[in-house]
Order: sequence, then structure tokens, then C-alpha cells
Amino acid sequence: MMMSEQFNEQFSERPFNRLLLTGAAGGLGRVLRERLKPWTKILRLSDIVDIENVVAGEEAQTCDLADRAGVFELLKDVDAVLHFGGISVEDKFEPIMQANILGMYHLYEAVHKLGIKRVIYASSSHVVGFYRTTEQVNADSPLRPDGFYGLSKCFGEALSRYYYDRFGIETVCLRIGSSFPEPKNARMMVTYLSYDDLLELLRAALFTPKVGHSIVFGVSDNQAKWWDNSKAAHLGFKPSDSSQVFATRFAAAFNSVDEHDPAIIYQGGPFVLAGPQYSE
Ligand code: NAI
Ligand code: 15L
Repeated sequence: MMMSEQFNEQFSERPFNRLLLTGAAGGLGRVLRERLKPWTKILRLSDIVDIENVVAGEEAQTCDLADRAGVFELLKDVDAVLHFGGISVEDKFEPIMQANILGMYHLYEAVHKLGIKRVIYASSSHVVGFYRTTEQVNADSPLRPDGFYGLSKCFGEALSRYYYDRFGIETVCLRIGSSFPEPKNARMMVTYLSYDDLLELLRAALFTPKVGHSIVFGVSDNQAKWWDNSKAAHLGFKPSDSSQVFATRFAAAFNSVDEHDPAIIYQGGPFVLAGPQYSE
């Protein structure tokens, strides 16, 4: 039995009335849509694109995060927000600004004005992508974003810090590494976060009684490590999986790396090179 199943067994009734999941049509949103239901009577699903095949226990609300009135409508009667919506890779500044910067501002204004107490924010390891792969990073390390996308996640982390310091709204910023069914390349042997471990991370972020403003790296218990989660020990996040089960696939890639390639030198991998192609 998975840890999250053991955890779910203790509820005689679902602990939340209504959780909101943004980015629900995306890669992680589709995974979480299935897995969050034991925690909430109603799961409100939102994305800029329509949510399909809505079933009992779900509500769907299409919303562009750049639309302030729409975001306020979206957040009505919500207990907590799992914010996974937005641009998820490097892009031009303008769409990133609309979805990830303006959208974050709208979200937190609505959270504040509607009295919502906690947000779980899908940040990214690309807030520190310009550290070298030989370096260790923790939640207090200075930010070193690797592009406009990483910069927008830095903004999200700082914005949520402000709303905690000023208004007491709790946020857990998840600096997710690479959360896919399995690692796609040698870099992801270090950055991989399994879906089960992602769920365990969300459990820790949602159910730890007091989180204040926390930053935690979303990464499985992989053999090679760049990120030190000791500053987030209060969350009690303990990953169970490891990318090591996929190791044989990438053994050849490790032996043939170009040590002068920035995508190899820096933790952000190919993201460190992507920026200039999007600048106007
Ligand atoms: P994704 O790109 O598959 O999903 C993002 C969703 O946000 C999409 O369905 C998209 O339609 C929606 N969206 C985009 N612009 C929007 C807007 N203006 N208003 C409302 N919705 C909008 O990305 P994925 O992989 O599911 O990631 C989810 C979140 O987790 C993202 O915020 C991403 O930055 C973050 N993340 C994901 C990682 C991963 O390995 N999958 C790693 C690090 C961070
Ligand atoms: C991210 O932040 C992206 O959202 C995701 O698509 C992956 O590219 C991931 O980082 C990564 O670094 O592998």
C-alpha cells in the first residue's frame, strides 16, 4: 500500500470541503485530478482551456489567470488552492508575464480578499537553474533563475512571501524538479520527482498544521543530489522513490557528456540556453 493510501484511510470524512486545482488540464493537473479526491468533498478544476468529462465530486471553471474578475470568481468558497496553472517552460516574456506574474498577483489578491488561508504553489527548480551541477543549494541560497520562466517563479515565491508577512496567508512553494512518469534524460536522474512522491509532498504541504511561508524542493530520493531540504524539515516530506530504477537507460549518456556545454554545467540544463531565442 502506498503511503498516501495509508494516510487516506484515517479519514472518516474528507478533510476539505472544496480544494481548487489550477492548471488542471496540464500534465500534472491530470495526474492530481485523480489523486486529490480522497482529501476533498469537491475538487474545483480550472484551466485556460476547458476541462472535459467532469464527474460527481468535481466542478470545472475555465479561467485565464490574467483575468482579474475571473480569478476572483474562481476562488469563491475555496478552502485552499493548489496552484499549478501557468506557462510551464521558457517562453517570450509577454505570455509569461500575463499567466505567471499578473496571474499570481490576481490569485493572491483574491486569496487575501476572500479569506483563504493556504496556497500550495508549483514553483520550479529553475529559480536556481544557474547554479552549477557541482554545487549544493538550499531554500536560503540566493536565487539564480535561468530564464524568464525561472524569473516568473522567483516573482511568485517573493509575492507569496509578501502576502505571508503582510497578511498571514500561508504558502508552501514547491520547487519541483522534473515530475513526469519517468526521467527523460541523464539530468532528470538528479531532478526526477515521481508522481507518488509529488502526492506525498502535497500531503505534507496541505496537512502540516503550521507552514508559514515554506520552500521545499520537489525531488525524489535520487542517488545524486543538488538540493538540500533541511530547511523544510518541519513539513516532514519523505520521498519513497528513486530515479535509480531507471539508471541503466542513461549510463551511456553519462560517459559521453561535453563538459563545456552550459546545459551540462548548470542545474537548469537546457533551460539555461533557451532564453535568448525568446527575447525580442
Ligand atoms: P503544463 O504546461 O502541462 O500545465 C500547465 C497548465 O496551465 C496548462 O494546462 C495550461 O493550459 C495552463 N495555463 C497556461 N496559461 C494559463 C493561463 N493564463 N491561465 C490559466 N491556465 C493557464 O505543466 P505541468 O508540467 O503540468 O506543470 C504544472 C505546474 O508545475 C506549472 O506551474 C509548472 O511551472 C510547474 N512545474 C512543473 C514541473 C514538471 O516537472 N512537470 C517542474 C517544475 C515546475
Ligand atoms: C520545469 O519547471 C518545467 O515545468 C518542466 O516542464 C520540466 O522542464 C522541468 O522544469 C525540468 O527542469 O525538467
